[in-house]
Amino acid sequence: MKTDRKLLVRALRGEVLDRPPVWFMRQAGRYLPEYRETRKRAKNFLHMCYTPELAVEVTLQPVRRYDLDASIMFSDILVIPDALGQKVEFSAGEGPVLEPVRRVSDLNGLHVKGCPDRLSPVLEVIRTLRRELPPDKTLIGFAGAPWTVALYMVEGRGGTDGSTARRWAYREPKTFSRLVDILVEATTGYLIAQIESGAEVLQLFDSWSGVLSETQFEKWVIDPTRRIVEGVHAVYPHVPIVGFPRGSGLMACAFIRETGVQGINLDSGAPLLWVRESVQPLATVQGNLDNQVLASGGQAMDDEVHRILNMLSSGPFVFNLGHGIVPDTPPENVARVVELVRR
Ligand code: 1CP
Repeated sequence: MKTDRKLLVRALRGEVLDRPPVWFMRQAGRYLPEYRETRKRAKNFLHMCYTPELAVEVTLQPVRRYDLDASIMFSDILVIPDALGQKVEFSAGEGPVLEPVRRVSDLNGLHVKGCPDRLSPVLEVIRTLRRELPPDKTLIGFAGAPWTVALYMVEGRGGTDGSTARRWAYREPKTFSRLVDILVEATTGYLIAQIESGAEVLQLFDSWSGVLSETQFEKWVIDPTRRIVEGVHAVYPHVPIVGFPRGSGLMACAFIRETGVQGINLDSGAPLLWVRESVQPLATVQGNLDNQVLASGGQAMDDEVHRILNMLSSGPFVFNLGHGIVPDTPPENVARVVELVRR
């Protein structure tokens, strides 16, 4: 099937469809028993991301199990710091651990020119997926947005409030900009390479944009995202880009207008009447089922799915979560949601 006939692409071009396309952030992962099996074959998490055979297998698992409209390549946002030369590890059960970047001299150790080599296995994953995916499924590529990736690079791990990165950005905006500029350059090149390998839609994950004040959101979320969107669209103007500025609240509208994204993934806190009246006229909306209601299931989940469908299906819309699937989610709840959306 030609890319521009696929449901996700049509929705992101602004079409209102008979039923919305559906996929889930973190649709591949530990909640699936088949993922946990494949994971045992990898030395560690990054090894899995860089071994095309394994990464392709786990990408396809949720697509085989559920009738999803899109497949997001299996990788992680932290392959960029790894490719830039920062030490990145994923310790079992603890999440990512990085050797923190804290001062200007640490920036000299980061090299954009090393990225294409280190990231070539990811591009191989995309090329293989494009051959193996059923023809009606859209292949999504992704990267972390500069602010969120910078936050992990500076903090050295997850589970923080980002205070070290936020203070650096206030105290020394010039040097912090250098880090962000490196990320804009590396990410733009990486996303262009993903398109050339077969990605049909791109998503930029800014999971920690919600910790920023208005001025800092403009500076470190909107501006770098706009530069990436412009850079990618200068070469491939027709490839839709979805932003995920999690926790952006009322800044979502400025984010859309000023970055030029085609879609916005909203978190579960976004009030649907506001979304329908103020956000949907500006861009295709993706979201925003609470990942915790997906984990708990039952009538509450069915009610939430219906509420979202009723409120947002009359405009350009893609059904998704407000944040990624959590590991203890029963797989049958995901099947149930897909059934409700497809009905
Ligand atoms: O133990 C394991 O198997 C590792 C768990 C895991 C998985 C399944 C990690 C570690 N990353 C991933 C895959 C992943 N990460 C995908 C795959 C594609 C899919 O959606 O199916 C994607 C898109 C990501 C993106 C990602 N990684 C984000 C952005 C989205 C989000 O959820 O906010 C972030 C913040 C990360 C960092 C990261 N990687 C892994 C963990 C546990 C974390 C979060 C660390 C923290 O607590 O801050």
